[in-house]
Amino acid sequence: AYYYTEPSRTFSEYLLLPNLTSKDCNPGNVSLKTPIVKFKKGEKPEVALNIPFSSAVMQAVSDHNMAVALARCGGISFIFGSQPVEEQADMVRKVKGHKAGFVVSRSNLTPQHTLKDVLELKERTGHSTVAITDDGTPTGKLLGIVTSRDYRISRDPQDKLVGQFMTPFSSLIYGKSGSTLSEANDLIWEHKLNCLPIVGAEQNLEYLVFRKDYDAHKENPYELLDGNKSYIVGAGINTKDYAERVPALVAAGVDVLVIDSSDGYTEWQRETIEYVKTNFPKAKIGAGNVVDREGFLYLVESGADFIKVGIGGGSICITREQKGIGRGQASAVMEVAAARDDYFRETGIYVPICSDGGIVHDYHITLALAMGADFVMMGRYFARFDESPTRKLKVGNNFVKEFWGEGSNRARNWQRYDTGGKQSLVFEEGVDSYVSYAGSLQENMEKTIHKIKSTMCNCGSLSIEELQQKARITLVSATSIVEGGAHDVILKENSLSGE
Ligand code: MZP
Repeated sequence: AYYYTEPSRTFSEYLLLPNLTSKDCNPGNVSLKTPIVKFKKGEKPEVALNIPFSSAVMQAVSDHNMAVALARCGGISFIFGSQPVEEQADMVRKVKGHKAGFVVSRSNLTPQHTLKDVLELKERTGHSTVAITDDGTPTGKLLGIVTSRDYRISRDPQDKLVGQFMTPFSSLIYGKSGSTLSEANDLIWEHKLNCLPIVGAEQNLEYLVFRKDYDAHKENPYELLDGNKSYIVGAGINTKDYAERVPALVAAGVDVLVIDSSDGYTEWQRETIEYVKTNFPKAKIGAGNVVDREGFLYLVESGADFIKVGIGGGSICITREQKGIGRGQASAVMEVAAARDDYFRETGIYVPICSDGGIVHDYHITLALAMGADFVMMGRYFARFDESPTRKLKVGNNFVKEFWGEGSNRARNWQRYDTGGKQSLVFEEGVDSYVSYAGSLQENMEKTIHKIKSTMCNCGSLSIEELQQKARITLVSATSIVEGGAHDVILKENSLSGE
């Protein structure tokens, strides 16, 4: 046997040290843009994200609703593959049917209609946002706009469209694209504008909607909208039925495929990648999961476009307990990132890596990026939001959402774990659980993204690449971990009542 002399470590065992923060280094100037498929030195990747977030290939996490919500924020979902081919392809089609930006509907809706009517219209047309005009034509007077955001504010489908959650407006005007939401709000406040900012990826302003200048555009309000770009979406595949699944997903318009497996260092993965590259040369495919240099190189040489890293670190995962296989997530990311950098130096080809599983605190994401990950994949994080496909329940005094592993009896995704042998001998590698309900994806992600950008400023870095080059990372002792939390004080929430 070969013995590693260093223990394998996870994110909680590390901290970042601050570098000099220059005056221009503030969260508003930080870019989180990141590649997700391989590219040659000096060229641009064909697929990139505005934020380094992907949602896990899991039944309890990534369906079409999650995919639309996350793509709107600049990330990507990988729609779960543990479902019949046609159902998965259908979810992909639903995401691709959603148009980014917003659409003036030809509906005959008026303020007397209810939110339920609008939601039905959204479902029917596949539009993510619907504008309502007085005569139901695109050039009619605009009465209001219904977006997913309004939907969250008012969950009651019988609410009337006016008043509470919908602002009536009479026209559209193009705002300064690329401004941030707070800049837009400052502008609105300063000029006392009666308008509503519509924001897209990374909270950049897409449109301002307001009364002024309607005349200039009333002939063709469409010219005010910034194109019919559809949302980006990924999908998980396996090494068994790929000859059936991949053609259906490609036909549905999937942007990126990923082979979903707990152990990707296998000849089956090589065969699957070769099949995709031979039959669909333009398709992008990630592979994994691996935890070391050898696994990374094997899949890259097989043709993979990105590599997923992590075995046994997922919140619902019991693979390490069941099989004794795995590696601390931080050690795995660091070794694979070093292999990626060596490969880039030798070949001029950059292969992005994704740190998958085990993110518990927001700062773990920053650490994963600093250690070399180009993006992260998360299950538990996204399962907590309104947009995940699972039930929200009340347990005791708390709201929770259901969350189960792909290797649990509930998911029965045995292909993900299959190494051959009798079906009757399969054993669980995941659990069925609850996670604390956390509200809407967008609001939670805004906070997480702000934290990441703030930390990057502490590290004097305006981009992920700069963070990877400049980051200074230290191991922490068990005692200093205690020092890092609140300590030696009596916390008010724990103290006796009657204060
Ligand atoms: P986490 O973000 O919840 O900690 O981890 C999510 C990751 O756990 C998934 O992306 C996948 O790689 C892994 N996973 C999913 N199901 C199981 C299981 O049942 C699992 N064991 O380990």
